[in-house]
Amino acid sequence: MSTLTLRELESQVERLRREGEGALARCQTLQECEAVRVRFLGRKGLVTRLFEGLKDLEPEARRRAGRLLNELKGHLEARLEARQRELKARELEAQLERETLDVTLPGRPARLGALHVITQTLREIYQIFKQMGFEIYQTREVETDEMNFQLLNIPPDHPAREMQSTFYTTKPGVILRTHTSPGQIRVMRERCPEPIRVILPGKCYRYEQITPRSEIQFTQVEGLAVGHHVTMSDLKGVLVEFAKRMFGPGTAVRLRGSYFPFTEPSVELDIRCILCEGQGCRVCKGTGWLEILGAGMVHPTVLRNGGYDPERFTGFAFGMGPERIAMLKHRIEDIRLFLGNDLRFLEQFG
Ligand code: FA5
Repeated sequence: MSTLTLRELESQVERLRREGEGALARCQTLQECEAVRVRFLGRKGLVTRLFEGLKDLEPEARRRAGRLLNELKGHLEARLEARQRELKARELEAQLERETLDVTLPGRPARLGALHVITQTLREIYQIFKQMGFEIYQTREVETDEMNFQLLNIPPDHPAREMQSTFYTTKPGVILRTHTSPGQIRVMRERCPEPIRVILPGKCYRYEQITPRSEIQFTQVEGLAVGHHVTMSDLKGVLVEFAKRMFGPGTAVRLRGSYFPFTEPSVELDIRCILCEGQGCRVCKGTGWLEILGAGMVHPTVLRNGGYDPERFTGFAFGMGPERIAMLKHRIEDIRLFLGNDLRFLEQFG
């Protein structure tokens, strides 16, 4: 009886050896290996269960069967380990293959932004004045009432203040500049008694009704020339040249008498309407002409406030709005589009 049982056990060992080897050879992943380990060598596995049969054998047969079972266990464990190593190596290779960097692949192009149409217009203006010998001078956006108005010949109760409604700050006498003209005083005080030829670009703010032609924040480019022989015809020459370079050589221009407290005489420069070519349309309000800037000879009081003796020095100044210029050049009908952040509008100027 014990011999029979031993023989049975021997044949079961042999069967498990073959089955175990076969199952391991078929494993394609580490998870499958783990399942085979549990089935054969786990706590309730097939090999472990055979060990439980030992207790029914005679001592002699039990020793022999024990040896056989230990050999089987050791053999399957070794095979398992070998198969796991193989599969790990294969997985690593596949991973390396998957993650290989192909340095010859063309890169993905970065999405490029573009300069804002007002920045582009400003740069065009800078270029034109640079060619005429003007340098760029940056001044502050938060100004004093004194600089913005009083030193420009606009005393506190002067009616001209109504031309430029103002944003006040909580600090008395400190405002957001309504135009770039206070920069005239700053640059004169810094450069006096040297001659001056500068443009002063930057943002301005007015407490106004927002309309298709007027914003509460907009840009201006101021110009200032001071010297011993600066004349009205110099001003005219510079402005006519600017208009032709900005809008094309065939552009017709005219100077029209106007009023600013800080220039005397004062003018405004009109260009022939580029939309209707002078025929009269909605944009030029039927006149055939469009105003693009204000200008004039610097008022003697302003020269004096800047430190220059008006008996020995003269100067001209002008101030233009790049938004209005861009609107004319690109036929944009509403100034609010510039700060509206609508990409469908902005991307047209890439
Ligand atoms: C002035 O601001 C004067 N400082 C210009 C000047 C300088 C005259 C030097 C003489 C000598 P005015 O208020 O007209 O002038 O504004 C000048 C330009 O700024 C206008 O022609 C217009 O293009 C632009 N501008 C004025 N207000 C606005 C606004 N609310 N929105 C958009 N652009 C504006």
